[in-house]
Amino acid sequence: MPVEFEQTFRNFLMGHQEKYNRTYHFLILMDSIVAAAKRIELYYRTGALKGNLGVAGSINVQGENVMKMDDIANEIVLHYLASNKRVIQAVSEECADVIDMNKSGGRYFVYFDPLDGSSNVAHGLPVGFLFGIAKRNLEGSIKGPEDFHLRQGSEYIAAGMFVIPTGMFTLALRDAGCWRFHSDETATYVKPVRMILPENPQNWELSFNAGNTSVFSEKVGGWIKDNISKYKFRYIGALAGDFHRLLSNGGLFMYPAIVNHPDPKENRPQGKLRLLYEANVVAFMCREAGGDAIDETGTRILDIKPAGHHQRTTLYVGTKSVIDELISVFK
Ligand code: AHM
Ligand code: MG
Repeated sequence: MPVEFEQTFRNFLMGHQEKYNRTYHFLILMDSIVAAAKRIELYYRTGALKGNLGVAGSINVQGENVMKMDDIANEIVLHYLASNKRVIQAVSEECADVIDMNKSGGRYFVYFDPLDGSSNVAHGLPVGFLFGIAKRNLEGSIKGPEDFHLRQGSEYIAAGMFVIPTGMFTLALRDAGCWRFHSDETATYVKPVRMILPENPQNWELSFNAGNTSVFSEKVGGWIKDNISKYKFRYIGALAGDFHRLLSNGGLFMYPAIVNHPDPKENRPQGKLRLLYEANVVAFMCREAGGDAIDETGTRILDIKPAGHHQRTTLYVGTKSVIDELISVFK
């Protein structure tokens, strides 16, 4: 019986680098990101069995100290990023400060959330490893001084996410599309499929924390009331999982500002999600899939100039015509 071989992620990426006359440094960087994802996935899959997904500081059934899954994932990513020697600096959701790696010889900045959607961890349900990549200003494409870790999304060269533990991986390459890969029986990512958001509204989904509706602004609440019946409502509670569905079916994911909370201290005028390693990552992938993303002032997410590496933003990401409609609501 003839054997069928699916194209591997590495072979796909090598073809991409050669087509665009690029170096192999990016391959080496991506190799380490994939290695980290596989290790997180393995830990997540086996962690529940071993009682290792519990609360940090508790003791598991083997009598060992339990580390929070977020911390484990963070250590894994930091290890692989530092060892590939290509990273100048990294920003992690789990680290307060910017992490220096190979400051003189590195080529890339990496912004990552090693384990997004932690409320799903206790249930073994999907979480995400999200990352964005920018590059040292080697070609002078960035005007003015190079602001090291504070790049805006439009300057990323790639962004992607692993939906853990499903074995799904999506990577967008600047001006070269958004691609999805599956993990095969040998834990190799294979079978590139180009993702394009469907224009046909038949399967469009709307995804947001509906429990917050009463604390959104009146504009947002009004739009939801008028439009919710046009969509199928879906919410996994982990950005990677929700965005993964959206890429196939189209529609809108949003995390609006919380401005009408009865306890004003609970208001979040900038929303919840982080710009550098959450919002920019999905906005970049969405743009490469033909969609768009804005904040609640109607500004494109990828055009926001970050002032701090953990800054938050409101987020509306999805099908382009839906985002265009929202721009007119917000402006
Ligand atoms: P986290 O980084 O603390 O895990 O929070 C980010 C997550 C996203 O994955 C998800 O879209 C959102 O928070 C869900 O928030 P909420 O529970 O408020 O709906
Ligand atoms: Mg997060």
